[in-house]
Amino acid sequence: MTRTHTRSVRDQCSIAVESRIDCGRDRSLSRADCEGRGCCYVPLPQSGSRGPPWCFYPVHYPGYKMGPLLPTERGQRTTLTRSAPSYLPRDIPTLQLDVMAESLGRLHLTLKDPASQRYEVPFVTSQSRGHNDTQNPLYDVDFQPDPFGFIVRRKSNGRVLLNTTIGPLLFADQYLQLSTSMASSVISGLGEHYTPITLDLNWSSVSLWNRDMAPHRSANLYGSHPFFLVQEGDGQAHGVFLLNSNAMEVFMQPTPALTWVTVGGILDFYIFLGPSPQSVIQQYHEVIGYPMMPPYWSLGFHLCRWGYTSTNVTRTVVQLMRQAKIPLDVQWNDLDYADQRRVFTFDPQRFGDLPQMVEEFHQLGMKYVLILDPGISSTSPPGSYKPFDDGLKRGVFITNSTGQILIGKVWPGLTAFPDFTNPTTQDWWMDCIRAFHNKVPVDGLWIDMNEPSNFVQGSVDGCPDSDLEKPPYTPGVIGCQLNSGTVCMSAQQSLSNHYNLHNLYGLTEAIATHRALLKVKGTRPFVLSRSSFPGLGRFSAHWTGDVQSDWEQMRFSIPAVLLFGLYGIPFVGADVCGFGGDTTEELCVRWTQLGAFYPFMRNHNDKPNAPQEPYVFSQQAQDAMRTVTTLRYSLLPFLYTLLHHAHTSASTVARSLFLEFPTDPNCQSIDRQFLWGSSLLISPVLEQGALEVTAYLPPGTWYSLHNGRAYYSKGQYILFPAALDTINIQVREGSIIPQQVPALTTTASRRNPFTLIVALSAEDGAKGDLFWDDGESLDTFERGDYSYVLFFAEESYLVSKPVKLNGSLDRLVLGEVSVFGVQTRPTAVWANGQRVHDFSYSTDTKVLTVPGLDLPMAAMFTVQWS
Ligand code: MIG
Repeated sequence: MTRTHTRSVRDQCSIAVESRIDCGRDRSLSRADCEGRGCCYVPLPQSGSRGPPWCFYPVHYPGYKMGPLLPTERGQRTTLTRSAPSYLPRDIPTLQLDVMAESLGRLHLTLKDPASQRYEVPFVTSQSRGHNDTQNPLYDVDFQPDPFGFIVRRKSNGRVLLNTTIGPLLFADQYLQLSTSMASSVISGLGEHYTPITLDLNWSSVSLWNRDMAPHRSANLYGSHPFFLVQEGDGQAHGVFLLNSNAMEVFMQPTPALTWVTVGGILDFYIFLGPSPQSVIQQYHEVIGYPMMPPYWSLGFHLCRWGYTSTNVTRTVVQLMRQAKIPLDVQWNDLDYADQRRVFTFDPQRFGDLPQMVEEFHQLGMKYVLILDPGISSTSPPGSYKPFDDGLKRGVFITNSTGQILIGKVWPGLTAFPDFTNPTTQDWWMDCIRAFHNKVPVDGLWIDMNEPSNFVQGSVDGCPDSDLEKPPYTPGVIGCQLNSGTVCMSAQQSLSNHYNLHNLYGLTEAIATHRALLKVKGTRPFVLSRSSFPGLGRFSAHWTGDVQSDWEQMRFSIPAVLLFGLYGIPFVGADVCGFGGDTTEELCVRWTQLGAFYPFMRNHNDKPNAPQEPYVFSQQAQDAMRTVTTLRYSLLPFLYTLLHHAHTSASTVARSLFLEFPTDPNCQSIDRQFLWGSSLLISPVLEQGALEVTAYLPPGTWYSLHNGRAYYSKGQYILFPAALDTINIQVREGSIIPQQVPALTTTASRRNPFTLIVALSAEDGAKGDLFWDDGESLDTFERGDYSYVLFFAEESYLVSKPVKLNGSLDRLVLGEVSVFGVQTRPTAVWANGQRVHDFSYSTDTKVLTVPGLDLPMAAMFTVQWS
């Protein structure tokens, strides 16, 4: 080696330790292997299991070379070529890059093979809402032609958001890699994992591969969401969505930088410029679709467990809940109902009168949901189990690489797996649901095990030896192999192989189930899915799976719920009181308090555990649970309105503080508290034994929801008492919260008088709104079949403005108003111009309460005080 060559190698390799990009992700390399790749080999003193790589790319690692950019209809196009193949098998030497300015805040970049059609993700962007205005976008894109890389800047301040020149682009058949610098270290997303709201960038990685796995650290869980949001530090934010459904691992390092590695498909990037974090989410949801509007009843309390072994046991649960006077809208059954655990059947002995039980629940104004697993039992004698016989005839099942039906093992024993990417399967699924619904008029369906989960690896016959089952590189997934806990990667579905489609299984089942319910019932579908992918929120609610009954799991349910809001699945919750293991009374009380503020609230328990229905606990605990569940019920009009806004404008429901207060650095990573919309701040107790809670209040005035007492915050933590019967909720100044007198079901509460909480702000008065419809018809907003009322208040009056009325508010009245922050005692109050004598005022809390009102909601009303 000549001296100059040595020096240039040294220069090429003198990269700050934290900026090194790993050249040996696919396997560990010896010095010779590493240098054989043209990479730098510089061992470091061992520093634990994770840290900077020893083998990394030099400064100018040869890569693709970019040709001239040519204009296209939607943007620009160019070709990338490499002069020599990379070290990866089946390298793709020529790529086509498309750069599309899709809106002012949305940039779309795709990299694919122009020579052969590679797999691209179906279903997700079919609903994409684009804006055509791209005159003066928020971004600039620059290219480094050789080796190819791109740089995305925020035009307003020149900030570099992404810079992919820090590492090479690799694009081989089963290994696609791209690195980028990050504009900050405050990154949220890349689920589904058991994490705080922001990711750990200290040489960590997350894998996205849908897996039936109880939430725990560093595991790939049930869903995949290749999207993240970056808080830039000055209140601005951007987001990146890599639309790719293959197994993926994303590596993070503290520079900050990140490297995507995916084992198939194409590179299809959407970049969202915000600039506010909430607008990043809106821009993302414009691509993946806005969330569905859930039926009103599904906002109520749901009760479930595995182990309600008969209709009579299930009936008793409902009875005991009613005796305990704890609201309950929806009773559930788990697998117990099914005959030999086969879906679309019910056990003739233990659940023989299931149709009648459901009818009884309906008579009580309640609803009924049961579980539906995708695995279809394949061993019943022919003629005795129609779903399988029929499915076989119609060719709906996933097949193995040689074309026979792939058989795995799930709860009913041997099972076949429907291929929901096949339109015939969707029709067959609908027929199955219709036939079952004709007997058992379920109100919604709970689709579990849809990763899909399989108790044998791949299939009962194993899987063939192939590059699909064992790709050149396998992301770090639970079980170490892609087919662990699921079906073979080489299994065939109508749109592609399972290797490509795996992460879409839950989404496609949710699409089929939603569509079936819609057709069969004709009302707004309720589907609850465990597995998820971008776009799921258009069809389904979600719960966070098999959480343990412990304090830490309860605490991490908050970031889980908040993150699913970012992913476009706002109707989400964790199993209240925990699923795995025995809960305790204290934990269950605290979890019920927190769960009352999950958008979706269901208490659910695993088979072997101590019971955890509210009525099994002491009177004191029951009282606390009743109080908070009742509080939730009174707030449902507000929650419904928030879900309506999520459905129509992609706002969030359970909202991270950083979305609402983006310029407050204290809010960047708060995930022990959250908001409902922009106006309720929820600060639950998350520690055993705690009787107070330290809660951050962003600058401004906040009022206790319970008694209206004001807290003036400069943006500080405040210690609040939190006795076992209390969850601290603060109302933000300037908001008006619509409520309704609660009842034991939403069927009853929806007829009750409304109440309003008016939280005055010194300068701006207050405002709020109410979306109302019949709670279950399809597309009421889209068809204009709803009511919408605005509320405004100033220092001395409150006024409503019905913007749209469809009759749904007829016969409903405003019964009470509480005004927080009334500085001087009023001497007179008027409602619709008439003197009201029955009002009260507290000089201590400065709350004016006007009960006993009877003002029609379907007309403008006024309440004045002076
Ligand atoms: O292998 O149906 O996450 O909620 O109770 C377990 C039984 C299957 C997993 C779900 C859980 C449900 C359970 N299911």
